[in-house]
Amino acid sequence: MNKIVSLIGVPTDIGAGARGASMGPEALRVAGLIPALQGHGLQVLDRGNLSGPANPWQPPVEGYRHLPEVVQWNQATHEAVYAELAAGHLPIMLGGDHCLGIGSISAVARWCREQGKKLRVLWLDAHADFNTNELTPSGNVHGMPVAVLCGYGPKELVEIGGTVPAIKPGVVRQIGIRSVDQGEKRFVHEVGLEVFDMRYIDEMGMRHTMELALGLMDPNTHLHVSFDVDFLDPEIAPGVGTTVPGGPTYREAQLCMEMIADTGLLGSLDVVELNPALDVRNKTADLAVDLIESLFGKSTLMRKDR
Ligand code: 6HN
Ligand code: MN
Ligand code: MN
Ligand code: MN
Repeated sequence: MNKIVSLIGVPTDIGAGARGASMGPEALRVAGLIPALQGHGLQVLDRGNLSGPANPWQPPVEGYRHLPEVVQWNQATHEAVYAELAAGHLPIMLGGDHCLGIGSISAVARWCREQGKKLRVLWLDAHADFNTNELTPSGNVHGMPVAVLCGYGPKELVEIGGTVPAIKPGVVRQIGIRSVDQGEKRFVHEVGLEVFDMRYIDEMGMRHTMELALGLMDPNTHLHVSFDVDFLDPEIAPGVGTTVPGGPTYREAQLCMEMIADTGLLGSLDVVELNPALDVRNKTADLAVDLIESLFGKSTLMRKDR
């Protein structure tokens, strides 16, 4: 595990359907993310927030809302994430809406290609985020990042990492999914995305789910976690723009994070969609910090192998 983590604030709600995720980075800092990480022996470099265009709050054009602005934010994200990886640091992106996954994961994929490392992406989310401009019900690009990364989307976005597609669907494991639009669902099946939806977690349990999602990774794997806070049940995490009932409980979410920590392969992390304008006394930010601590080994006391 890399011991220097770099926090990169990406204060944008440019890809979202509700305003407010742009306040996410500060809410995570206010919730004590930095001392929490330091408390686990990590050296933390807070790189501050990236800057980018303001949210013009316009309707979609050809199925995309704010595409030029989304491109600018993601170019900045790509460069910042790539620079931290090149410096040997473990970048944590403080979102911001989930469109930033395009910039961050394209940078991680580029880094892995250059280093000859394998990549695994865990997508923790209520949503598959696999829409295109033809399938989307909203035009919001935060519903499209996985499709864009797999090469389906506007040229300006799919080319952000240089190589197209940035990733193959086979490197992605989606967990917690429970809201997929109709056309999106067909497309997910068509490309063969591996999805552990809530039905699967209900039937098989989080432990078995994570064993499969984390299975078959050799030690040369870079594990990227894209943690959309709406993954969590809205009862415990109300501060998001697109709540979907029936998500993982506190204990299920903890186990998910703990099993990721146990791999020792976590190489980068997005924390996205936290919307302080919809939160209650920073409750969701506090919970996100708690879960991030578990991702970095908070509860290794009782590990089976000790
Ligand atoms: N997220 N599938 C819906 C859409 O508008 O495309 C919701 C997307 C939510 C995206 O939460 O990152
Ligand atoms: Mn702690
Ligand atoms: Mn989501
Ligand atoms: Mn998402």
